Amino acid sequence: MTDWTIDQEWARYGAEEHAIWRTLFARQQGIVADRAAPEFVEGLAGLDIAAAGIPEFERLSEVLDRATGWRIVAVPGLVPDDVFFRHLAARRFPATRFIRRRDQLDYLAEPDVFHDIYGHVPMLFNPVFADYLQAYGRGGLKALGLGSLHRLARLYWYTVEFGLVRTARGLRIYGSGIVSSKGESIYCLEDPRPHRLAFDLMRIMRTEYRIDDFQECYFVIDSYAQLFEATRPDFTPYYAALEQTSDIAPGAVLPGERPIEPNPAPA
Ligand code: HBI
Ligand code: FE
Repeated sequence: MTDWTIDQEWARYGAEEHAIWRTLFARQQGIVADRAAPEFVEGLAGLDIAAAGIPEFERLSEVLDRATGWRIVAVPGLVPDDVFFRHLAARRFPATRFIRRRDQLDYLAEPDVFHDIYGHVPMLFNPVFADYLQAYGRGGLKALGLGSLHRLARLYWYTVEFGLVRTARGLRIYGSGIVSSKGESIYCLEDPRPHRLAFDLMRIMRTEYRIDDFQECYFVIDSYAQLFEATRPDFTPYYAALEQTSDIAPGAVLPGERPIEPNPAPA
């Protein structure tokens, strides 16, 4: 069973591709300072080797492996769900090899090397989050067997990709899909339009999501330990209970739900 890994062929990146990386990297540095979670900002230090251009996955893996036992493997793009989960369950993060074009700086339909490395790798330096993502991979393999993959895909989407965390200084971003996007990094924290709801596992697994625009709702955790604890139980009874419920539209707020206030716009 092929695991879809390929060689990164780092030497084949041209000057323009490294220049696009540096443009994206520099632009996000200006944004993440007071918007990304402290754990993300700390993890970025592990990416020091990446300020000059697209990093060599092998070198970056050495640094990451020493921190939390995770390594990065190159893949051509989105891989089948079971392949993806099998990698996560083995602490291997599949990173796409290609980088977006200059006319795609603000939006890209599928992950590229900037989204995967800049967006995902910093959080993999955090031991609790690193454990969560491996537990998620293991859970994904079980969900596949139970025909409930779409439920976990929502959990991944509203935490790993678009999650917010509460801190003493307000809401902060830990989701990779946000932190690699300039516009959404600002919108998700301060704009009054999207709803921000407290993390609730069953609510998340009922909530649809959009892949082609900014999110209409975000879920807020109090800690990464909360995330990890949520993945500990066997989900089989959850999936059965969810079959008796209807899906929830991304923009809906249910009776009794109290959305969390957005951050005040920075002075
Ligand atoms: N493949 N390379 C790659 N990266 C992803 O983030 C990814 C994937 N395949 C499937 C997938 N994500 C989502 O469907 C997860 O919810 C499984
Ligand atoms: Fe991603």
